[in-house]
Amino acid sequence: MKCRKCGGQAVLELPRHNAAFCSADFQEFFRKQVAEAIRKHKMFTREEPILVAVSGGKDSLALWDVLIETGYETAGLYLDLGIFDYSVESKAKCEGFAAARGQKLIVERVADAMGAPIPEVQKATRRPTCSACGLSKRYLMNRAAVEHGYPVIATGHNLDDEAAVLFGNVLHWQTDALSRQSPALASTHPKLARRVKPLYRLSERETAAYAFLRGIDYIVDECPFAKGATSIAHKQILDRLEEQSPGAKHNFLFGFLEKAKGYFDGAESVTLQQCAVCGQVTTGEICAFCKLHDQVKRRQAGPLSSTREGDRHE
Ligand code: Q46
Ligand code: ZN
Repeated sequence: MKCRKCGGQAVLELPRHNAAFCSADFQEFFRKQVAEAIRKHKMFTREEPILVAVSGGKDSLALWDVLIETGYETAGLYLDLGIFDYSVESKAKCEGFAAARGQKLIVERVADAMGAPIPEVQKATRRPTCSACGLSKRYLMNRAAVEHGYPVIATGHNLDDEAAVLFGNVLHWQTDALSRQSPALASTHPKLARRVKPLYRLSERETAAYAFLRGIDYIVDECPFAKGATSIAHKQILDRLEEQSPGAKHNFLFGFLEKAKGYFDGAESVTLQQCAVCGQVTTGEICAFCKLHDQVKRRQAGPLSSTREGDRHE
């Protein structure tokens, strides 16, 4: 197997591009795909500081690495969800990455903001874990960006993630979600940071290969709550399609973005205002995070409380 660029020994074959690359040329290909994503969707400029949301996994650390390597001003944001050993280990990976590259890492603890770590929030509210977690992550990411002066948040979502989300949204014709599905979400309020996904052109296999070739030390284990998630089932279906027909995921996602997304624009029109409790942006009077926080507090204070201090796993 020969590298398409230099003819040397290839280390990676990319069937959907009908190509193979050596390590140096694959890294170059990877950087070019990221640069193209940033250019095409006007994600950010060279002058803007970028807050990179890192989980300790391969995608977000590969993203942070490529942005540092290509000369952007960045800081990492790690959200400590308090999910047992998974959080301890993933935080250590982010701290190690930041220290080795002399980068700033901001750490926010869900337990500080919510009064309980994610597993306890779930017990106190009976809300599905990933729903409480997703809500908390979106809230804390935006709050950190606004408070620390970052106009844009970059996340490590890759082509596989985006295709799986699109698949789920199409299956249920969630038009609101389809109107929001984009590699770049603009700011529509002074207290709302832009959100961008510079890896959306790269597959999970490609980000894993990049992370490996760059010697990035990342957490391999998934969050324990990810088991059985619908998004994983959707990914598996798309993986089977991709195996039979390389490029299927790319065509599905890019076809939507280029040909179909316009039909859903405007499906969701919301007016943002500031939460009466915390001052962050929301569509109602009180934001979903503050409502959840209030529920947690009431459960902790009440006789049915399941969140005694000693029970917490952090
Ligand atoms: S939402 Fe759910 Fe993830 Fe939160 S609880 Fe874990 S699996 S981390 S992407
Ligand atoms: Zn609020």
